[in-house]
Amino acid sequence: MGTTEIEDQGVRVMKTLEQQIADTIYTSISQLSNEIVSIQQPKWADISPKYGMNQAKHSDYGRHDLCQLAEALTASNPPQYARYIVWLRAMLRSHQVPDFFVELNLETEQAALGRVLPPESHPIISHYMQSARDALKEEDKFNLSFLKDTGAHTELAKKYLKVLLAGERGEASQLITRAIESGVSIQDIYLRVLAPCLYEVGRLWQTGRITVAHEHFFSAATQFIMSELYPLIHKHVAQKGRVAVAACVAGELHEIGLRMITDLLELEGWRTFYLGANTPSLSVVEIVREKKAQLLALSICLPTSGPALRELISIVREQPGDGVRIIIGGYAISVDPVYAASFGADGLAVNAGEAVAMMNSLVKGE
Ligand code: B12
Repeated sequence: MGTTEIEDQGVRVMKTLEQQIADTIYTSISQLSNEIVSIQQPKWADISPKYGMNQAKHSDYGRHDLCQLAEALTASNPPQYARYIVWLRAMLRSHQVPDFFVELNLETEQAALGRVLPPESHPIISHYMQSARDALKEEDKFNLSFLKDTGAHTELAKKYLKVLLAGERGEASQLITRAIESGVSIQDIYLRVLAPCLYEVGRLWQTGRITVAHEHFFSAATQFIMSELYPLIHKHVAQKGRVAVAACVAGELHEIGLRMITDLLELEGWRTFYLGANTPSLSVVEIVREKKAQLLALSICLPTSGPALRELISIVREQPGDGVRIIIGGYAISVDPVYAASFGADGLAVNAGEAVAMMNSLVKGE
């Protein structure tokens, strides 16, 4: 696809038509989501109360949807939007919302965009909508458990899931402590027990089998249990170890994966500064400078955090100095290599095992 030179925040840059459409979506997002919601609301009237939907919530969903489309456009990646629509259908099905509403969503979104975007953009939007419709012809795979094959630790993972879903945090903690005492490594506990259980909890929530409260309890308890392991981790940190700062970008709340990465880096001797969820861009820049970090690990779980990640990468790169290496990861990055590559980071990895190996090779120790 051809590119055009346009002015963006006072700087002349080359942008594809897809990127220009994404920019228009972001600048008109309130107008667009209001318009979409006002067309959809009468048709949702019977279903809204059952789904707990009101005007404000509906408008939030509209924005989320548009943001997913804008991110797919930014990466020139129609399958990314299609995957989101397939996910949306599963979510709605779990609330007994008929599939018809997913089609309605695509239709109203396309109509609203048609009114805001110039005619040359229309075939592109049609193409994205069509690839979503094509993806909907296939059945999704959300009936498959994440605990089918977690290697030697499948039984442990199944027990952990069961006791925590039953609300037994103490028992879950003992399960993990006993596994560590019997020689299971922290890497295996993280990557073969806790991570697959969290994915499974997401699947159970998305398909309506557990509630938001169960999911919150599960992730809070898992963080508590990770903290119990920390004394075993921290003793490996080397006084003059390589330095990494790790943060979830502004607006991003999924922090457990990144926390696993920093714990595993500490096991390898790194000194890490883990900032957790929703970190403002400028604070990240400050601490990278203050700690003289060699590596900056950034995590995004949802494409809705894509703009914040792009902004942060460009701010960090504008800073004078030795050039900290920027590594990205998180669910949105792991599931889509095209989207992942669109950020132009120095490195990326799909899981904590690969992440640590890659970080060790990018920044050599003394
Ligand atoms: C717990 C959880 C939450 C918690 C997070 C709590 C916390 N303190 O972290 C809360 C309740 C906040 C939450 C909120 C939401 N969530 Co949520 N959540 C999850 C859940 C169940 C687990 C996340 C997790 O910890 N996974 C385990 C970790 C280990 O995996 P990971 O993050 O992918 O990390 C690994 C790799 O990606 C990599 N990695 C991670 N970071 C980095 C960084 C670097 C530099 C590198 C190299 C590698 C790397 O290494 C890690 C280990 O291998 C997931 C399910 C899932 N599939 O993950 C849903 C899930 C991610 N959530 C989802 C959604 C939709 C939401 C909400 C939008 C829901 C809503 N309507 O409010 C909000 C958005 C909030 C926001 N603004 O961020 C969806 C996303 C679907 C999609 N289409 O993308 C999921 C997939 C659930 C589902 N199956 O539908 N959520």
